[in-house]
Amino acid sequence: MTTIKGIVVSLKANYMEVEIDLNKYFTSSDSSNKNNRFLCTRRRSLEYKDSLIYVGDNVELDAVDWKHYRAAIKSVDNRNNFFSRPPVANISHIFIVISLDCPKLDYRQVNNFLLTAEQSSVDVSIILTKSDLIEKNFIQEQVYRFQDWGYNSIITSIVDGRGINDLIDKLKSIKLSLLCGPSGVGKTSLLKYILPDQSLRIGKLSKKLLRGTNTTRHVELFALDQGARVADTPGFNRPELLVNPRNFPNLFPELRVQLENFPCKFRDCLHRDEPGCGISKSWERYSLYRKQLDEMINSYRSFQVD
Ligand SMILES: Nc1nc2c(ncn2[C@@H]2O[C@H](COP(=O)(O)OP(=O)(O)O)[C@@H](O)[C@H]2O)c(=O)[nH]1
Ligand SMILES: [Mg+2]
Ligand SMILES: [Zn+2]
Repeated sequence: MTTIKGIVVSLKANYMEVEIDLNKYFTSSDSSNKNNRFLCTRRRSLEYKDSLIYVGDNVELDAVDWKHYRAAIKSVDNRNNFFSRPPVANISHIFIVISLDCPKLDYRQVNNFLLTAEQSSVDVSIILTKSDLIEKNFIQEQVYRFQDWGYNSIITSIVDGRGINDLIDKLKSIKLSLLCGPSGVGKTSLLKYILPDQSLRIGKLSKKLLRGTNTTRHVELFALDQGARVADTPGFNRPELLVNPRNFPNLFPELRVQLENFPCKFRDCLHRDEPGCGISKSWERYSLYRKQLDEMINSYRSFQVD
């Protein structure tokens, strides 16, 4: 029997759900009456090795039971990357989802989500939701602003359907997308709109807080196409920066492009008024950069400036 490989799409207590590409193993007429989702345990040998399995992992199956759709995970492929908030392996693109209104757009918060995503070194872009709630000029301003920060934005609304086709096209071109952002911005709603037949839970917008209640709890991958999956990120609404100050400049695309030409005299320049620093200070996030870097240096005790 050929080895069967698949991708872990959800974790349930001691079980993992693994999806396989039936077309790889059967002719289309044979695969049409088959389920592609298996409930899996993991082989003892894996437990001994203490190797954890995450959503997004590519795995090899053993003891495949085609009648009850059960199997055992025999091995886990090496990961390209691993994102810890939420725990997902092998991500190819992170979308920071931000609502244009309700909750109100908060640049500091957007910045923190972007920096957290940048730590993973995968491609990052922005989805601006709830465009039905806000006027055109304001929306265009935000698109230009985030362009200056180095990011493309897709503008969406599930009320009038704006941007949904663009978003679907984009998502279909990406192997594994992750939607991250504050609670209540409409991440689950977007997925539900795009994948109406899948069971996603939407939060009711609490009038007091103007934020969605936290209804989605575990990470799950949803398939848009064969080879294109997307993950909602329930319960991981607080971004987290854990970075050496030396690497901090690399988290800003608008700074990265400036650094390509080695404009600074010293290689370890942090662009805080050092002699021979060739970085321009006329970019919008520079003040945020300075402030966060200073805080980081103060809390990063072992780190020596100069
Ligand atoms: N007006 C408007 N409301 C939206 C839109 N998308 C989502 N919402 C509402 O925002 C609230 C929070 O949505 P939810 O998908 O649970 O947000 P999540 O926490 O990011 O997953 C819900 O009441 C949705 O109906 C939109 O495009 N326009
Ligand atoms: Mg949600
Ligand atoms: Zn510099």
